[in-house]
Amino acid sequence: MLPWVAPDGVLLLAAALVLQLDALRGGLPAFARFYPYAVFVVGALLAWRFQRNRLLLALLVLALATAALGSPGRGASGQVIIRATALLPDRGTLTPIGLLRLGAIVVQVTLVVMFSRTAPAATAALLAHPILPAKLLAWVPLRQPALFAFALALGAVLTPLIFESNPTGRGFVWAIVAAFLALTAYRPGPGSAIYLGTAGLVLVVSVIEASYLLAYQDGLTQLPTRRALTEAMQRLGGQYTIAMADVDHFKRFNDEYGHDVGDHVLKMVAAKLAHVEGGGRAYRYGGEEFAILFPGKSVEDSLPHLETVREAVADTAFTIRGRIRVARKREKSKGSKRRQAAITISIGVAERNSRHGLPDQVIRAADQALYRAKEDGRNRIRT
Ligand code: GH3
Ligand code: MG
Ligand code: MG
Repeated sequence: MLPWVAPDGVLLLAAALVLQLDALRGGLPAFARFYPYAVFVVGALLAWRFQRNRLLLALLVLALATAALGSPGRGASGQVIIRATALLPDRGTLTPIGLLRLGAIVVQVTLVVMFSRTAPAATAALLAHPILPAKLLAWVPLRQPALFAFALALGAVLTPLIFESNPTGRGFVWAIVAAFLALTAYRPGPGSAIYLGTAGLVLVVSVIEASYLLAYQDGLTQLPTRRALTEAMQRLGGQYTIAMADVDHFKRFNDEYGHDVGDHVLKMVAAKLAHVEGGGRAYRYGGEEFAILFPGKSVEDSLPHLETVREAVADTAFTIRGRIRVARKREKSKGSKRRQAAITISIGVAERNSRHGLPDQVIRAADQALYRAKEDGRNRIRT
């Protein structure tokens, strides 16, 4: 739940608070003139460096909306449609699709400008035209077409998050909420500019967060990476225990069932390790090797919990379904539709002591213990 609220929701709350504080009122118009554009420029530079085309387009749209809402005398409804539709998800840099999206934004802006010049009254009426009975949504301070555009955009960015939540997606959700607030707060005044600037800030922060995750969270297993382990160990002062776990005969398993099945097994092993108790935390060290760090714990403290995890892995039956060709052939001859494979892990454990004082030394000691566990027949723990 927390990733949904922090930091994006907090930023938005801060913007709302700033707008409510009477003490700040005097300085707000001046702040609102430069804040959104400062965010957009910094964000655009970042988007260009990180090759985040989606962010670049979203910032462009936000800048257009800020400019449009900043020039008095024009209706807000037209800009709503531009905003909401252009926040729809997209990917890729200067790919044909990327250019298409850029084109779509330009066409929308052109149309809105053209219509608002030539037939302002008719356009305004069209954009305010109720789709559902007007009374039903009268309490919302936005016209219905704009409201539906927002609902559509929100649906489009929320749907993929049901399956897999990620900071960029969450950022887009909050940015749409911020843009919505910007338009409902629309009166000639700093409110909308500050909300639109915050929408940009939320997007920028979410891109930074995504980059952080890229370095510190493993994409396959969702466990923290070796880099995260190294930094966690450097922060630890006194005692700690580290366990190195390695999947037994994994190469054979990969050769037999294929890399995809192998990846699947790694995910399941990681899930078991992630549930280790006794204050331990699992990391993906690399390949089919994992590390479990027990801050403040001795080897004795940690062993029972490691034993539980080792057994949990060994007791799990990994079922290989018929979609694997190699497996299917065998199954036919056996007359069964499924095959079960036994997966086990070996673990080596070491703690920080006077002999092994540095993180590297403790890891090496655990690695040597792991080697002994393999030598002694695998599916066991050695210290
Ligand atoms: P041992 O019991 O001695 O550990 O035998 P092993 O076969 O597990 O040891 P080895 O280190 O020789 O093999 C590790 C294999 O793990 C090599 C590689 O094919 C596989 N592997 C490493 N990373 C990945 C990965 O991300 N996905 C998959 N599917 N396989 C991986
Ligand atoms: Mg290995
Ligand atoms: Mg192995």
